[in-house]
Amino acid sequence: MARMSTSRTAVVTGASSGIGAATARTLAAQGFHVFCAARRVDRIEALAAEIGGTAVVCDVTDADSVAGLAARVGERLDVLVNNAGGAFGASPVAQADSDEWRQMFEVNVIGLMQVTRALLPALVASGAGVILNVGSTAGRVAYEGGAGYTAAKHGTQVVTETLRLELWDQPVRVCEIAPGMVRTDEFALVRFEGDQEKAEAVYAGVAEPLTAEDVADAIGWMVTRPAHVNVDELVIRPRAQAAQHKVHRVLPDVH
Ligand code: 8X3
Repeated sequence: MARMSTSRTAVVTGASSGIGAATARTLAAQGFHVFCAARRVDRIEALAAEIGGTAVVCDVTDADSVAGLAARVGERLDVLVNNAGGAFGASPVAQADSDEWRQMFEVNVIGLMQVTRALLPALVASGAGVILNVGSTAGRVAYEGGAGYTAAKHGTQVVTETLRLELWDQPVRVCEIAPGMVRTDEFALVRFEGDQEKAEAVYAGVAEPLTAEDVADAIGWMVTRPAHVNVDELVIRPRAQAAQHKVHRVLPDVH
């Protein structure tokens, strides 16, 4: 379907599942034409068809692929949601896998930079652009076994802060959402390389972890504030997670 040139536009990276897919749906419901960017073509095509958006196959860690995304978006863009990211492995530093750490830095930091750099001219051209980076509470604290991911997500946080300083005189807001425990289909499963039991254990006994829709709802709110209102950062957790290590779990008695 031809796109109406008057609609506001948004790019969501990592749109093939979880928070990315939910955000694409939320923004479409708010009236945005959404470019759904991710590597898995079948998933983003189905999503784009569902929400009347555009699927763009894109690997954020590949500069040529990102250039293709920018070409598809064109000269003007209202909202960029840098959502592509993830955790790979949960080893202590003493047993860390260098490739997993590189992969986490590639996607959570360098990928985010590459997409931002490529789309910034279009965001400026809109006259009121928004960059929203999906960080994590892992970008605020440390936890055992998490150093590769927490280092990368601290990177996401610092890049966001730096960019806000650098764009202080530009018509582009720079925001970060930092979710805590969110139960999605893939996050924990990817982290534990498909080990369902370990993935389930992350949420064991937690009555209501956040859902992807909860986070998307908050993102939808953040990017639709008036153009002079910059929500610098928003930390969002389930009620059961008072702090990273303090999670209310109701577990069956084991005798
Ligand atoms: C995910 C939050 O607690 O698994 O970004 O690091 S956590």
